[in-house]
Parts: sequence; C-alpha cells; structure tokens
Amino acid sequence: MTKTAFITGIAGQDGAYLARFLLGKGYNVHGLIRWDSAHEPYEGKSRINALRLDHKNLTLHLGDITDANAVTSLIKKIEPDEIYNLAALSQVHVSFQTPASTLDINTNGTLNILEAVRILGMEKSVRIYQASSSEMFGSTPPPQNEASPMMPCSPYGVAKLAAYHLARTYREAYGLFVCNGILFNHESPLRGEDFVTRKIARAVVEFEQGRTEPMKLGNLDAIRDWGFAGDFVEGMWLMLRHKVADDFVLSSGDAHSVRTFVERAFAYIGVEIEWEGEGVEEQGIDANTGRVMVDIDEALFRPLEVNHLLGDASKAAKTLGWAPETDFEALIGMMINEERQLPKDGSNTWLKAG
Ligand code: NAP
Ligand code: F7E
Repeated sequence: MTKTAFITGIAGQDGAYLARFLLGKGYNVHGLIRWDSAHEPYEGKSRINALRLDHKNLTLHLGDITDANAVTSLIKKIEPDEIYNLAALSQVHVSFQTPASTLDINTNGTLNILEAVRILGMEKSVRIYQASSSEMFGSTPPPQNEASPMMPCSPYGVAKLAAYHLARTYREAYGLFVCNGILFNHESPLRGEDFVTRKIARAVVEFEQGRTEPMKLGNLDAIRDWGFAGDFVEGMWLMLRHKVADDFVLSSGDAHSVRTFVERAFAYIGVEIEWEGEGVEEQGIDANTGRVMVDIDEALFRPLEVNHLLGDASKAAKTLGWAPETDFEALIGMMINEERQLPKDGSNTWLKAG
C-alpha cells in the first residue's frame, strides 16, 4: 500500500533531499512550507524547484509549525503514516539574536506535532522522526554518541534538547513511535547560504571567477564532523523502519576544523593558503601571489562556541545498517562544482541536486 509522509520544513536542505528520496520510494509526500518560502526568489522554493519536485505525489501546504491548531488539523486531514519534523530555526548564530522565537519554533513546534498525534489518537498509526542535533552535546568532549552528556551552548541547542526530551517523554508516556535522529553537521549544494561550508564554497568559486575582496570568516578553529545531507536523509527513513522507536546518532565520523575546510576548498581550485598573523589579525594568503583571500571578522564569532564535534554513529551502523558514502573531499568537490553552475548575476539559486 502507498505510504504517506508529512515533512515539516520541506523547503529546507534536508526537506528537499528527503522529499526526493521518499517520492523515489513511491510515497505520497505532503510538505509544510512557510508562506514567505513559497515564493521566488527565496531559497526554499528554489530548492523544491531545483530537485524537480513538481511531482504528482507531492502536495505543499502553507503553514507554520508554531500554529498548533493548524498543525493538528493538517495532520488530521493528511493522515500520515510517517511525520518528519524538520522545521526549525536552524542557524545557531541567529538563535543568539532570536532566542524566544527559536524556542517557540524548535521546542513548541515539536510539542505541537506530538500533541496533535496524541489528541488525534494516532499514537499507533504514525511514526515520527524528530530532527535532533549534535549541538545538544555542546561542550561535551568528543567523540559523542547517544550516551554522551548533553551540554548545549546556544539557544538553538537548548531548544533542540528540550524537544529531544519531549519526544522521549511522549514515547515513554503515551507510546508514540518517535525517534530522535541526533545528526551531526551535514551539507550539500542546497545548504543555506549563511552556513560556513556553503559560504566558503561560494567564495572560492567567486575567486575563481574574478573576486578581489577577501572573504570574511569568524572562528577558524571550531571542529565539525561534516557529512553529505543526501546520505543522512536515508538514515532518517531507516530509523522509522526499525522495530522499536529509539534514538540514533548519524555522523561521518571524520572531523575537521573550519581552517582545514578553507584550505581544502581553495586547494580544489589550485590555490594554496598560508596563514599569517594571530587572532582577529589572522589572514589567509594565496601562497603564490601573496593576495589576501581570508580576513577575520570579530562580528562573526558567537557569544559561546561549540569547539569540537565528532560523532560516533556505530549504533546506527550496527542497528540500522546505515553508513555514509560521501567523504569530506568528495563533499567539498560536489559543493564547489555545483556552485560553478550558478548564474553569474546571482539572479536565482536554482541548483541541480547531486
Ligand atoms: P534548514 O535548511 O534551515 O531547513 C529548515 C526549514 O524549516 C526551512 O525550510 C524553514 O523555512 C523551516 N521553518 C523555519 N521556521 C518554521 C516555522 N515556524 N514553521 C514552518 N517551517 C519553518 O535546515 P536543514 O539543514 O534542512 O535541517 C533540517 C532539520 O534538521 C532542522 O530541524 C535542523 O535544526 C536539524 N539539523 C540539521 C543539521 C544539519 O547539519 N543540516 C544537523 C542536525 C540537525 P524558511 O526557509 O522559510 O525559514
Ligand atoms: O558553523 C564557524 C562557526 O553555521 C560551523 C546547523 O545545521 O550544524 C549546523 O550548525 C562552524 C561554527 O553550522 C563562520 O562558529 C566560522 O563553529 O556552518 P555553521 P553549525 O553552527 O555547526 C548543527 C549540527 C545544527 O544542528 C545546525 O542546525 O563554523 N564559523 N566562520 C562560521 N559559521 C558561519 N555560519 N559563518 C561564518 O562566517
């Protein structure tokens, strides 16, 4: 029988990849999209278009995860077999500027989904994926797995941790089939433009095409475990195939600093970066020409930083048979190659997904 999935945050990076994945598996896919993401030139609509999701089995619904009544009536109407709750304020740095709305979207939004399923009596018919995050580990030393202490360092991390506990509580109290996917950073050509990997990939291609202004970055020494979003959405789906609801870390298991990401991205276009200076005076220089390619901007540092994330996804490997396919170098190459295809006038952000 054809399954029906409801994806909140479908216009985001993961939502677009997951929708494509589920449509490929024959699902009917319903997606929640905020009204201002539904119009050009916003990234959300571009992502949907980019993946050629103009598909007979795809239905988009305008709405907001913070609107409890609307979420409940939508779930009642759609009658999904699976709900993937991906909607979030996902920019960690922005969450310091908008802490209250971050909690409203990321925590209360999750509660709205859980409550809707409970109130509608769908506990036994719906399986729920909750998009939890490695940001919940915060200052806990690496490697981090499902048993590691959670010490978040941002309003985003705190909001996601509260949502994680709500999901766990509804699972234990009401028997909801809800899995927390504790995902480490995952990127793609569809990554939002204010995340560091996309920002670097874009700048590198701009240099290739004649840019002269140095790019500005914040903390170069933060270490992240970066994987490819296309690999990770399959892991979300696998969690909902498991016989019991559980929580799983998904990660590449390979961590690098932002500095290394910069070096490898420039190396991809044949530029060797040398670092000179210290602190906010540090600069990334083209070793051949002496040109300044990277400057540090103090404003891009966060009030509190997560220094080192390195995931241990052995539980997902053993229990779900999940393993990422795209490594660090392949991810950088994919992001730069897709960035090269963008129109030079920046008139739209349509991409062919990898
Ligand atoms: P994303 O690209 O920022 O997508 C999030 C989506 O949620 C956006 O389309 C956004 O719409 C939507 N949204 C925001 N506020 C909303 C609201 N009030 N009502 C309905 N939709 C709303 O993030 P992503 O990278 O795809 O991540 C997907 C999920 O996984 C998020 O929950 C994120 O926190 C979590 N996560 C991501 C990573 C990662 O490395 N990518 C790692 C761990 C966890 P607008 O575009 O209109 O704002
Ligand atoms: O930052 C540093 C920054 O914004 C990565 C989200 O998907 O993954 C993501 O959160 C690192 C940080 O991602 C700039 O300080 C330096 O240490 O790309 P990011 P994030 O904060 O790790 C987690 C798992 C999620 O759940 C989140 O939703 O890069 N950094 N210079 C910079 N970061 C940005 N954005 N911009 C800079 O110029």
